[in-house]
Order: sequence, then structure tokens, then C-alpha cells
Amino acid sequence: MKPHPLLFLMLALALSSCSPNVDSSGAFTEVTPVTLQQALIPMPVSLTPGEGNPFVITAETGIYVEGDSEEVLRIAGFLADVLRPSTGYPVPVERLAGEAPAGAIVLRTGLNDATLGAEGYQLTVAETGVTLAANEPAGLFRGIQTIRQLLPPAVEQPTVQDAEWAIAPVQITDYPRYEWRGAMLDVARHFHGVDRIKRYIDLLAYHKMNRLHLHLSDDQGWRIEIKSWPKLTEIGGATAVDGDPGGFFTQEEYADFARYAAERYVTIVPEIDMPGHTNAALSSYAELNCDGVATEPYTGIEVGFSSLCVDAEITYRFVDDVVREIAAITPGPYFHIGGDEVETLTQEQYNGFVERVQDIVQSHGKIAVGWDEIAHARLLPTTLVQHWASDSAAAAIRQGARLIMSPATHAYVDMKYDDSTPLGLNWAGNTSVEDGYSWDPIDLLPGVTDENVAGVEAPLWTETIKTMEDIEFMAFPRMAGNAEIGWSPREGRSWAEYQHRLALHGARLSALGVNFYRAPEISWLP
Ligand code: TNX
Repeated sequence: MKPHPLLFLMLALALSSCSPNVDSSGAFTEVTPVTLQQALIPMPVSLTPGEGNPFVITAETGIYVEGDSEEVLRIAGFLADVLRPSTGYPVPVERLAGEAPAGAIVLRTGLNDATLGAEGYQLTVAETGVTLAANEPAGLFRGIQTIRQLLPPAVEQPTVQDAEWAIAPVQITDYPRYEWRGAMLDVARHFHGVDRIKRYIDLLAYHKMNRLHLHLSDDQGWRIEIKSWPKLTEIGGATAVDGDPGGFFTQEEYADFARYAAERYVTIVPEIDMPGHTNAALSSYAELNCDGVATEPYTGIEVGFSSLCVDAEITYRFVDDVVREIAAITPGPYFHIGGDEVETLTQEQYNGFVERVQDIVQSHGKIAVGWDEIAHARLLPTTLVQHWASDSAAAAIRQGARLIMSPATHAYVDMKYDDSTPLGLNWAGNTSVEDGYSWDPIDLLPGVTDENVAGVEAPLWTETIKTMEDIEFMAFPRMAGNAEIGWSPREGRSWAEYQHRLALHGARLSALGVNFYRAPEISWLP
């Protein structure tokens, strides 16, 4: 019998790189030659190669859904939509009546396995078929990303490819380490519209990430329509850094991409940064200023100079209107109140503002999130604190608040990779792909354990970022590292091993058309 072509691919990869084995406890410690399967990002909790011939997608392959859930049918359709363009096969999606035919891909929910949680899944690949099972639909959606990565990278191409669509036999059990695996996009410094938001959501979902935090307002721009305060977008929405064009989302556009995100099990987290970073609002409405005079629009990149008038009652009517309107179009449970870098208020004024705004957020049914600095105020037990640079994490933990870890020195994808990077800033230092991967949420701050950590988030501030190509260049490949830190077990993660998986992952990013940074220290595979 002729050796299967997949063997050649596996051999080629074995010669080019190394990766660890996964032992029964799920730890991947022992270094052996990499296979295509072990190049998954994020690395699954446990992966056991099976025996026998691979499963091959052919013109006959269909996706079958057990049970009568519309949601699972839609998820099956998502997989079919990935497979059809590149394979050129019809890939029908059907409800399963009786036994699955040989060579089928079967999706099933209702596993009832507590370790898997809402997002975990079990995947079994054999020559005779593929079974993906989960407790919840969200787990199936995460598992589908694994199926995509088990196939040749060309599966992501938008046109028909000449490839053998084979997956070697394998058994995977997988679930996330943290519930919050996020990215933040600053649409205030430069505006990035609906198409870019959707593309970013697609790329996050591909890496099993589940939060997109949008920084919707700052000194240079206000980006979300507020019907009760229309000048916010009329005046505040017109500007951007460097005098570049402004822009804003209508509420209908926001609701549209929030729905798109939800279909991919990504939660939109809206941020209105306050009391500082508010010049766009202060220039739109004179009455938000303590002296009653509207400020000039601002297009520079300094921080810390602006603040809402925290001693004026109208400020709280304003905040209440803004939070109410945004909360009403936000399906997720969170509202981010910013709170960073205020240099013009006393601590007492700042704390009083944060405490009142936190209550307003709660009154509109949302959980408050804020940057580090809010930990100096009295926090509600549900409030989340996003760590970025200061040492207020201790104050947050003392109050029982959980942390979202976005250490600027590791997780900020707006930092330059090295001195030659044309885009980005470097106030937190250059952040190589290795720096972006080689950290762990519980190693950075004293006294922090997994109990204190909701998860990980990678912010992209856009002072220098103007296009989708720019976004992709700064976010990738570092975002893949953040995705793995948020999802994969801490045990056994190492740069020495990860860089080999990343080398292959580059071929997937290329097939997805991502303008990623080809870090010279990685031996990228074509
Ligand atoms: C600090 S991080 C900021 C942002 C800037 C960013 C640039 C944080 C909470 N505030 O206003 O855009 O640095 O890297």
C-alpha cells in the first residue's frame, strides 16, 4: 500500500521543528518531533494521537447535527462555510436521523461533563468519521476552530485549493483556563468601522478568544451615537489623532456587530473612558466643563489633561444617559468605565466619581470594569479591575475584585516589536513576540492566584494605527500568544516549544490573509 501523503507532511514538519508530547495529565513536557496536530494554537488541554488512517473530507462529506437545536445547526453552517470555498465540495448540513453515515462530521451538545464547562469540547477523529461533542453550543464553536487548525492551512483560503483534506486520527479534550480571553481595540484615537470590527472578531474567534473590548471614547474622538446627546458624535466624532478623518458607530451598526460577535461567542465590552480622557465630550458640550466653556477639539497624543466636572450634577445625568443607551444595545453583561490617567482631580474627587458611576452601571444591569486606578475607590463585589501598569492590584484583591491581566510590558500589542518597527509606541518598552508570550497571569504581581484572575486581555491603542493592515501587523502574531495564555494550561507552556507551533501557525495566518509580522527569530513555514 502507498504511504499516506499526510505522512510526508508530518515528516517534513518533524524535520523542521520540535514540539512536546502531551501526557495523560494534559501537561506537554517531553520534546518530540512536531506533528501537524500538535501545532494547535492555543494548545489543547489533552491531545492523544490515534491509530490508523486519517479522516478525509471528500465531495460526499456532510455535517450532521444531533437534536433539534437551531443554534447547533447554525454552528454546523459556520464550519460548512469555512470548508466549502477551499475544498469546492458541497458540504451539506443536516439533522441526524438515526445513525450517522460513514465519513460524517457529527456535532452533539448535552455532554454534561463538569470539567468542560460552557466552552470545552471533546473531539474524536477516526478514519470513519469525526465527532465533536460539548455541554453547550459555545463548546462546539470552540471545537470547530480546532477542526480548522487540524486541516491543512489551505482550508482557510477563499478559493478552491488542490489539497488532500485529511486529519490524522486523534482524541482531544479541551477547555479554557480563564473565562475572560480578550482583546481591546481603541476606535477613539483612530476610528475603525464595522468591517474592521467584524474581521477582528473573526480573527479573535479563530484563536478561541471571547471578549472584544471597544475603547469607544477618548480625548480625540467619541465613536458611539448617543441619541439624547447628539453633539457627542456631531462634534466629538469628527476628529481623530493627527487630524485624520473621524467617524462613529450608529446604534444600529453597534447592535449589528454585537450580534455578529455573539454568533461567534464573543462578548462586546463597551468602554466610555471617564472622568479623564474625555476631551471629545468636553468639546461637544460646554455644560460638562466646570467653567461652562467647551474645550477645543484635540488631535495630539498626550494623556491626563482632561476631566469631566465631577462636582456638577449634570455630569451624572450625562453619564446615566450614556450608560443607559449603550447598555440597552449591549447583549453582554459588562460596561467598562475607564478610570485611567486622571491628573486633574484629588483622590477624593476621583474616588467619589468612580463610586457613583459604578452604581449607575449597576442600575442599568451591567457589571462595571475599570482600569487599575479604580481599585483606590470602594468597589462593588462584582467589579472587575483591568491591570495595566500600576500596583493597585493589591487594593483590588483586598476588596475581593477579580483582575483582567493586561500588563503593558507584555500584553500591549501597540508596543513596537523592536526599534525598527514602523508603527506603535514604546513607553512600556519594545515587546518581541517572545516577550508577548513568555509571561503568566499569576507570576507578575505578588499574592495573585488564579482565584483572583478573570483572565487576560491584549489592548491595541491606535495613536499610530490607521488601517486594518496596521491592526493586523501589530496584533499578529502576538495575539495568538495571548490567546494561548488565556486558554491553555499553565503547566508546560514554554517559548522554546511554542515558537515551533507558531512557525506553522504562520501558514494559517497567511491563508487567512492576515498581514502579520514575520518576526525574524521564527522559522516561518511557507
Ligand atoms: C496608556 S493604558 C493609556 C492609553 C494610551 C496607551 C498607549 C491606559 C489605560 N492608558 O491612553 O493610548 O497608554 O500605549
